[in-house]
Amino acid sequence: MPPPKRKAAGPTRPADGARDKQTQLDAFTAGSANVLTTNQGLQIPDNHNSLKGGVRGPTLLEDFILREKITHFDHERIPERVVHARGSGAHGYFKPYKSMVQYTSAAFLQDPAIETPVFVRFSTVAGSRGSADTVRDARGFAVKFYTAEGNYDLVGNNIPVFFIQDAIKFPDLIHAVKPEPHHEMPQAASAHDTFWDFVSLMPESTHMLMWTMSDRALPRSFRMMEGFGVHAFRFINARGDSHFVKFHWKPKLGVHGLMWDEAQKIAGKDPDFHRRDLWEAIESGHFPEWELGVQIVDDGQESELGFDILDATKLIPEEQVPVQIIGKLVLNRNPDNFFAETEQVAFHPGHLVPGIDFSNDPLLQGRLFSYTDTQLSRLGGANFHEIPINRGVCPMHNFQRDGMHRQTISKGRVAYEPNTLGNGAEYRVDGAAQGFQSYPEQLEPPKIRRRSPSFDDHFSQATLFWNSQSAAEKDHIVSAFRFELSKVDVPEIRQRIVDNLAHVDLKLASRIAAPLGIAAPDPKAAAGRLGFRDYRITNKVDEDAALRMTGGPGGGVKTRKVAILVADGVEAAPLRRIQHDLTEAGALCKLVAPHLGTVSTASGRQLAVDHTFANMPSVMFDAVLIPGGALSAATLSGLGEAVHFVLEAYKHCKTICAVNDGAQLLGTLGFGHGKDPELVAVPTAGVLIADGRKVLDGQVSQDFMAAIALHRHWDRLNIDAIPA
Ligand code: HDE
Repeated sequence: MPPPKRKAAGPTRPADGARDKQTQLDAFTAGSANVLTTNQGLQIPDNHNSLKGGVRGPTLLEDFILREKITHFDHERIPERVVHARGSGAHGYFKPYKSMVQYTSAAFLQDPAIETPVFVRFSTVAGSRGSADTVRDARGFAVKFYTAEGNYDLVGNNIPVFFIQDAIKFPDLIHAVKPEPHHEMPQAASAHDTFWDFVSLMPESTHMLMWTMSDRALPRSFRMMEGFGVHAFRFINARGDSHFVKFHWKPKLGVHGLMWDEAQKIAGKDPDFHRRDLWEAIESGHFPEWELGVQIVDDGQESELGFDILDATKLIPEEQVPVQIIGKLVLNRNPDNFFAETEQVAFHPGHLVPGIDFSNDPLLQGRLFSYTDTQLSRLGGANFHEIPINRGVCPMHNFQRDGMHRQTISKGRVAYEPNTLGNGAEYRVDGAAQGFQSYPEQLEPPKIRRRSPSFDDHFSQATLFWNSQSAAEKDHIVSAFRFELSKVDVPEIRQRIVDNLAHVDLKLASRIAAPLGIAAPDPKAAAGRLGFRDYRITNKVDEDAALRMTGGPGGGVKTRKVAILVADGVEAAPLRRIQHDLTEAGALCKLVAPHLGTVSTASGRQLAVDHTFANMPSVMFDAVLIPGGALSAATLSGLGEAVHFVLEAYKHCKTICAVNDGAQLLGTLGFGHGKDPELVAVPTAGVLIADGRKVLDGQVSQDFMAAIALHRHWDRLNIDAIPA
């Protein structure tokens, strides 16, 4: 029987636009003042000395000012999130491009004129709050929309599938990946025995493992990664019609990753790399943008996908169901206070608005319990919705009362429903057609604790992912598996993984196994283990370009960081021209020199230095410019830090442009400029050796920018020979 049609939702308060949330936060925002007071407002005359019995005597218990300050300090830390503890947040707005009225009655998706304020938090999953940003991990991508109908949270990741199919396995997965309980090591890393032990016994994790071993797990920037809602949700329109929907965020700057060697080095050189990148981009007015995309599947047509839409280890290939772009997200304001906003924000996939509903995905269903429950211990009780960052911008009213840290002062004697004593007339909320209505889906009996057989396919989409990668991306995946498994002490675990991977692609599994001191992958051994399911669907597409990172829209050179290596005697004119052209195009150029202060140009002018080689290594940059000038080039060539800088940038496949004598610095790589017949320019991807005379017509800048816009030159030769 088809579900009964519902009446159209009632009128909702029109949104006030993106200022709504800001205005509300302003009411709670405090600046600095010229007096110090206690929390009760009593002015403090001396913040340097406690109250003592004589200047050299004991401190008195009576010193309530001291005790209040110390007590507050003692309780500054709250429990960190059990997962996604390390995060960075920003404010912004969302704007639809068109009305989605055909599919959903959600008010914030109706009118392109209305901006909805948002708060977004990006995160890593496994690490503690103080862990490094560039570890190999999935990234959280959680968006809170403060809509006119209540808060809507889209709590997603930068990977479109998940390790497990049922929420009941989540604590096991997280216990396996977190530091091992006996010695609490390693921090923020999956490269250890317990993680690989668990996933080797859970073949359903194979598809996501392919993603986490790819460069998706090493984003260059939060601003350069996709976001996915992962589960299937429902769009419900005013007539009550349902469509399945999968959500995508597409970054305007393209999807780009780091190299593993680089990511590890950044983790030491600047553990806040992603946090700083986001903060600085917003501070400098380069507001990060994503477009919201949806894949819509008619209710009833989902069986034609070829796999179960409720299985969170599956994605819908974009080749099969194209992504429709429906709006954009802009992040344009950094938080005023990390703790008050980024730490205290509480997301929940169950924060819905009318017009959006759940599917029965058993992973999503479990999340609906978890997210409220976890805030109770993290944020200290049931009133976390009253913390400013979590408050909605629409009116809120119910009869929930009291509890820890209650802020609302509810007037009157009525705290129950139905009642007649509130407004003098009977007040009853019972079956109204307005407000949120759950989609009246027919349920299939019986009550059962079992996995659906339609979830049994564990490998076909892992194969699709593998087949969709470029050669360089395949190499990175193989290296990542080898690295991680080489950190696993127990050989049987390594063996189980490659046996499983033989069901994805035998060549892939054999390449991984080769240097690991184990036997060749054996698909039959995997098939004999508990947890293995002998069921494979046939992919409707053999490969999908949307699954690879290379070849997509690049995003140009905007906000790309370019190091300009200089020392006394540097040739100024070509440097200035290239710097000017790059800056005009939105790139960020920094002068790196052996010391801070200034360097003298060949013509005796002074150039202000931004960084030294020691405080800003090459891993902090996307590209390198080495201007000419005989003295500058000779100084830098004799300086180990500068030579290392260039070698490392080369190894990490970054664009390098050397002008005139600047090419001397490439000598160790075997490249040079035309003046020296022994050092002839060898054509290699992303290394430009320029004649200074050609700089002034702008061609060198153009070539340099075109090469930077490619992000990395993954097909560069001989990078393994570079020792850096
Ligand atoms: Fe989460 N997850 N999760 N998760 N998750 C949390 O909630 C949980 C899952 C995601 O920036 C926790 O408030 C369970 C998938 C993000 O504050 C917790 C399961 C996806 C964030 C929790 C999952 C996510 C969280 C910890 C399996 C991608 C950070 C703190 C059923 C679609 C949000 C908190 C932020 C946070 C539980 C699986 C995304 C413990 C039980 C799949 C982005 O409630």
